[in-house]
Amino acid sequence: MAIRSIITAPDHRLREVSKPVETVDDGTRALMDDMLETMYDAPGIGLAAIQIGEPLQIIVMDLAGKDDEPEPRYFINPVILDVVEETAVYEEGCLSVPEYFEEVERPAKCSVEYLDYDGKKQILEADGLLATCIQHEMDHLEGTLFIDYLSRLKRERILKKLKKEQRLAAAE
Ligand code: GNR
Ligand code: NI
Repeated sequence: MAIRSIITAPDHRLREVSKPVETVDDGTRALMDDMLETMYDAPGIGLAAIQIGEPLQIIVMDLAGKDDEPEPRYFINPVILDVVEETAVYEEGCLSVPEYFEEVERPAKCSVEYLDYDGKKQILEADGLLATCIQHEMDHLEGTLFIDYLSRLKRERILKKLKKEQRLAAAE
């Protein structure tokens, strides 16, 4: 396992559309292991493969509290089957938009079909933070970031500050 570096906005790779995984094999599992280790190290509660530069439809997640047993989740080729009309608002953050947190409104519940770590088909009914996180991660697979739901002014302001921070970090 290895910790990989996380790509941050406005890097254009985050705008790529990820491709489905054709076969879930040991290579896929090695990538998911790296993703999980990278996510725990960050730390974050979810990570999409594109965030470490792999344009594949793979998501890892763990919503367990820091004093609880780890509960790693793996989603390969996820598809949202259904969402409810009711919405929920969460203050979202993103490892690819570090240090910024903003409220985002999304469907409060969703059902998602995907392949698990072993390549087995699963269906999950999600609500609460899990539903929000699944939708946030699935957005990454389409090249969408949570800042895309903010006003243009807020988004541009965040991107400008991120660019400036990256410029300063590169000059160190
Ligand atoms: O660590 C993360 N926290 C988070 C909080 C609220 C809603 C979504 C998230 S996902 C984020 C990790 C990340 O960037 N995943 O793509
Ligand atoms: Ni994110």
